[in-house]
Amino acid sequence: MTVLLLPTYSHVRLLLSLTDYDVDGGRDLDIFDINEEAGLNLVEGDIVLDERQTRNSIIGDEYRWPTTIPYYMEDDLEINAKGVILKAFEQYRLKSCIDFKPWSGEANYISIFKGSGCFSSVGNRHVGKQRLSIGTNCDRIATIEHEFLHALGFWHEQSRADRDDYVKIMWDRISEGKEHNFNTYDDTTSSSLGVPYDYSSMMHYSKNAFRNGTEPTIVTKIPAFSDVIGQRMEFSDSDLLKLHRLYNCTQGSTFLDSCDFERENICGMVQGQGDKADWVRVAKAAGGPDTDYSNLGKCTGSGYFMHFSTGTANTGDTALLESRLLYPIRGYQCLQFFYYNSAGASDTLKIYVREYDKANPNGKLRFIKTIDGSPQELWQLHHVSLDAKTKFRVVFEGTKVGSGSSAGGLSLDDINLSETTCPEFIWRVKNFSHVMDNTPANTAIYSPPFTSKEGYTFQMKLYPNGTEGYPGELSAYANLVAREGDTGQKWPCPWKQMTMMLMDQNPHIQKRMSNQRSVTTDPNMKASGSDQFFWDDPRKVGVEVTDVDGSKYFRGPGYGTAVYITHLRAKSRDFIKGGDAIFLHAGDNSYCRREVGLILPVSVHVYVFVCYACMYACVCVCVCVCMQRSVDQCSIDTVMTTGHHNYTKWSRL
Ligand SMILES: [Ca+2]
Ligand SMILES: [Ca+2]
Ligand SMILES: [Zn+2]
Repeated sequence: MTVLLLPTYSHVRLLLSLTDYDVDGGRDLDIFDINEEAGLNLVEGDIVLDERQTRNSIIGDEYRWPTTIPYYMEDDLEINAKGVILKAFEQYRLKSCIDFKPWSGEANYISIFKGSGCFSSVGNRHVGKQRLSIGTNCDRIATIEHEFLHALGFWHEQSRADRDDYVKIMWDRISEGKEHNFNTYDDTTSSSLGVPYDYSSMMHYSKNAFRNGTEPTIVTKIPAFSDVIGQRMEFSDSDLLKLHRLYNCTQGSTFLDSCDFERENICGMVQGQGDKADWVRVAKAAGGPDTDYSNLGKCTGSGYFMHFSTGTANTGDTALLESRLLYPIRGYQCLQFFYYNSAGASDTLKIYVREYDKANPNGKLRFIKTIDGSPQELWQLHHVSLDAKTKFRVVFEGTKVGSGSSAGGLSLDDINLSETTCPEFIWRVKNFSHVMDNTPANTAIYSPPFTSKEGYTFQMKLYPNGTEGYPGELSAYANLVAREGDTGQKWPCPWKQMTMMLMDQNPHIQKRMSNQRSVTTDPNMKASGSDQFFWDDPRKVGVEVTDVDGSKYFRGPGYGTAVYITHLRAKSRDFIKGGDAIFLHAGDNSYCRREVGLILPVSVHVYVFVCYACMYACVCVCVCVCMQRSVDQCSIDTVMTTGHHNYTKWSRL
């Protein structure tokens, strides 16, 4: 039969298209599951004790680290783990005064390696090289944050002296020989730092820890918290409060400002001078919105936002709203805010920075971007990358451009500014509770494809009601996408990390407990039972699909997890607001870009600093140039703010 001997192109594609890969093997592996399977028998599952340490050791001054912790990443770490470790460090920097710097000879440092599981010692043991293991399946941000909280001096939440007031340990349901994992510490030796018991701590066991059967080992005294304990998303408020108290933190090192406009002082923001109109703090606006964003869906009408009424302004009027003075350290920022546009179609919102230096003591406006988009009846999330290097303010400029009358205006709420990079892509899923409840199991929805800075196109595949066998879960996979005619990419795709984040829409960026998973493309990985490279060109290993606009493209196999987050957790906190969920994506791999620094010239000697950042195989090398009289005047700290794992010293050019 000639038809079979000469299959069409689509037949070939069908035969070769690869199936999805689950990084967890379809299981929600907590730290303790991973370590148990690895055959480890550590104290409380993931704590390493040294000889000098008894279980009751006091976490006092001598066990504390300096607030900037020297670290070293050992070569055997998985590449995805390295990227996630850097992301975990970024959360510490955003939410606490704890910072990390690559080890450069300090007496004590944390050496991160790939052991058989996830574990750490508690506190600074003063042993020189103190090891912390991020093994297979430990490459989740909360797992890494959890192990570093141990290293910083914290025990598990349910080992507090007062835990019996809050949870009941079901001793007869604990696996034989594992009972010691449920010991407590006396309150004369372990301090809870004046913070109430926290069911939502990321240092709490889950209800099923070390069980021998199917019944929970930990029963919360308040039943509603039964499925809250064991969260592995992000630091809870109390986790951060304890960290702040132990380390005398005053603020996050990369955090700059946050405002939800709930207080009349509008967080120290000011009305610009010399414009014709003002922004006004209101609870609702003619023409919309009827409610602010911070309190959307909670206490209707109770919240406030800033509004520039283009309905009442004259054509050509502008209104400036300026942040308080801010002092950058890194020199790059991410501004994010919610924006409701009920103005005329041609009215604009523009973002500027007002920068202050010797030549401009009163500040000089620099245009950053115009916020696009026609009026829409919803609050929309926007991100704007800034690059302020000196003292500055962020400036929102509203302009009534159109001459026609319009009822509404421009509105702002929940502004956050931090010295971090912005996510690259926003995917908003409307009516998300409904989508979760009404999508059949094993049915996927897809984000629009998005192309990262380096030219690869990604897509998130989401199963709102889980893949086969995972009802009540969200399953999430990253896919590569290519279009006919795409050129310039290298296949199989080498070492690109994609992060899929379900955003906790808490108004304050430091209180967000977003849920995220990152995966990295390994160009050497073969699909199981196949000679095909998993991350090869989607035109070769994927399937052809038709986009909503009728255009066609090819989608490669998915790589992710069936157990991204449970429905129960997705319906908690502010993951869904105004009915909608927001996924943030980053096809992120270049930590270099932000590191390149130039220390300003003073004199004749030129020194260069070479660092190998992020992923080895990306071969992204950054060079920092320092022109100073002596090498001692070249500061490593100023250029090493996000942390490299490997670098060479300053040397003469
Ligand atoms: Ca508000
Ligand atoms: Ca004004
Ligand atoms: Zn632990």
